[in-house]
Amino acid sequence: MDYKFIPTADLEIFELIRAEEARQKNGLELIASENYTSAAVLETMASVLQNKYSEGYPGRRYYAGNEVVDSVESLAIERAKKLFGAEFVNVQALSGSSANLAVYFALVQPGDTILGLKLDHGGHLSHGHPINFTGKTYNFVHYGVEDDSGLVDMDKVEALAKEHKPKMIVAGFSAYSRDFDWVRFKKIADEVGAITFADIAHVAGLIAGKAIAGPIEAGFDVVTTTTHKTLRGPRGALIFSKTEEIAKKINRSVFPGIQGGPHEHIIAAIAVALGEALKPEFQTYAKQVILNAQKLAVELISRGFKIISDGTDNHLMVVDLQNKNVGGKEFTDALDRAGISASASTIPNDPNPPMKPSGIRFGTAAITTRGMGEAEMIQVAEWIARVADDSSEENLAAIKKEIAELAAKFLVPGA
Ligand code: DSN
Repeated sequence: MDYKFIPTADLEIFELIRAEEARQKNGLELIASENYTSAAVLETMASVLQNKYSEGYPGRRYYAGNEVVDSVESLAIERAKKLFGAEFVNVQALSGSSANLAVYFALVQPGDTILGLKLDHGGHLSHGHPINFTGKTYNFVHYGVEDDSGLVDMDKVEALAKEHKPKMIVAGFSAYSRDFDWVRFKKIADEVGAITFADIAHVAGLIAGKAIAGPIEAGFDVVTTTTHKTLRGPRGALIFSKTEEIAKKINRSVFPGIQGGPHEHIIAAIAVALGEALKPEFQTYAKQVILNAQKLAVELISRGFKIISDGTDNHLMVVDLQNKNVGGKEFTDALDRAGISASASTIPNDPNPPMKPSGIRFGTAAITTRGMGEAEMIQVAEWIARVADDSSEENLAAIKKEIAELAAKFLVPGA
């Protein structure tokens, strides 16, 4: 980006921004939850919309001067409805955990039983981990993945639902590489009278791009997503509701229940990103993200890496590193020194503690945004394997140079 004011207003911060631009341009971003927004989204976030207080919702604000902001927020809502085929949308939650907090606060009571995916099996902290507000407030029961297949066994989910009669079933994940059976989740929830809540933060862009099926069309009561992962927008969140009754509860829960003034500059940038996702090119992008992940998985497997569930249907994969005799954290650090960013990850039933996990998670959303395709995935897998084979500083420096040469051919939008 060309910066007009920061270079003279604050040289220290300007230099740090430039350093981060260089890091993003010269390296490969394989963190599954990251992506690059467009320059238009970045510009919108830096607009004067950030100056405005607008507690309330379009047409019902507490402060004056919100006629423009009302149009901005209404546009974001309309685009989100169109893109996802949803009836009601709240665009004010600040990010994923706050969106999930708003859902629980609106629809269940402290102590209620909720069924969700275990964290080390691919779930999220806000799906009932004991150290999270969810685990402390609600009675979470967890389903997991099978030892042999790495897949969620829906018959076991059904059995758990019948045994525990949860008030709510949470379907969603942060580290699961296979399609979720939204239709079966809904059927099970209907049988036990549970509210259906899907957290599609990771795969929202793939659903929006019509590359995979989603929970809204399966009839879920409420669905949350962040806007900055595969959806490629700014850091924010959307909450979809199936009925007006649920939507009213969600709106009251977000404001005044949890938050104060919404971040309208971010909401405007969400609208811009949703506008981009409504274009046909975004569907091509979503499909390529999956093709790239599948190619990367095949290439890693052929180099002796063990991938949980042996492949992927989406943008991510979790690699069990035990056969490579390297810990997830150690391997992440070595890759980082070679110019590849990834995130250490627990594997199902990890024998090691979460701070020293046995796996690593890769994703292809960001490198696909740069225009990389399946041919580049072969090279990426080769670099990952070379780091696993030899993590000497000399080898990592040599790989970093090769990566920078490839990276220079693929632009980072906005950098
Ligand atoms: N931090 C996100 C991820 O990496 O999946 C989830 O909150």
